[in-house]
Amino acid sequence: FSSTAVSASKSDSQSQGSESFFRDTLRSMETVYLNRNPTAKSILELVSSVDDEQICYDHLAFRTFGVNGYGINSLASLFLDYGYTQKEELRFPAKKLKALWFSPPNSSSQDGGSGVSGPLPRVFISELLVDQLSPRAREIIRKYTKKSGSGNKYAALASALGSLTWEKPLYSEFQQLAGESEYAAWTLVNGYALNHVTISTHRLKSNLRNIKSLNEFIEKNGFKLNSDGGVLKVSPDGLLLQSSTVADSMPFSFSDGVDESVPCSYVEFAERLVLPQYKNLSESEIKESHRRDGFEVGNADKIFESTSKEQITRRV
Ligand code: OOG
Ligand code: NI
Repeated sequence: FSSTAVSASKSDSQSQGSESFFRDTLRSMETVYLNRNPTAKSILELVSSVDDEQICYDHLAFRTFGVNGYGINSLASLFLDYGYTQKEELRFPAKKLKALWFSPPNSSSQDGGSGVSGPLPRVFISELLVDQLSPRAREIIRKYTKKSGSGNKYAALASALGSLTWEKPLYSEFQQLAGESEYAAWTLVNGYALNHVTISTHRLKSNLRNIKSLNEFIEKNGFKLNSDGGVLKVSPDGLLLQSSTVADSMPFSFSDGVDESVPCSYVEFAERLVLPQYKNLSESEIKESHRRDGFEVGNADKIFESTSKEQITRRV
């Protein structure tokens, strides 16, 4: 059994090394996101200034084209290789989307850190069911994923660099997709970029730990929240509460010389309440594992609208 001990400690130190590489990768994705999305950056700074610098991420989210190997798996492989576990699938028939979420390895350290240095977040990756779109939309998406060659193998790298793995599209193609699926148009110009980070509100220390107080605070500071289906999205069991900002827009140079503003990313807030079977635990005994886990189709369906034209152009 001494050889078992040796190999156990060897694999421990290996996973330490790889965890720091993995976190560096997430940090690059986050940097790209913060540089492109001034609202997300300001809100993260604002919340951490009130709350003693400590923010835990509930999850990170990405969008993909479900075609030619460009779907969920192109990004999921990074997370699976670094210890994540695939969990439930969610379906959004009207939006022609499916999603999977992944739970982080529980071996992860650094409970004291903030953001990507803190407890590792869940991951939510969706894909557009491209085969269900019109022939024209399908043709545009296939054209760019084909031109990208083996780009799907470098999804995580593209996300960390903030690059598209395909060429910039024509403005007319962006518009054509937007008319049929705003998700498709978003993915064509943002690629594998981080779609949002989600602040875990129940792990904050100030009164902002209550998501309703946080929503009020965000609006009082002049930021617009996604109001689709109501600002606060509540799961049927009442235990998963979510809200989000409306996405920032950025100028984008299309390949035909048109410069137009396109939707980028947003920031989300999630409060997970304690499960009924742990109601009697004291405040200090409550861990993340005692709280409502996972995602909710009804909530997610509304949160997708954070990048919609309707929400972005909404007045107050
Ligand atoms: C994802 C929307 C869903 C959640 O937490 O349920 C979501 C997206 O906009 O790509 O983030
Ligand atoms: Ni989310």
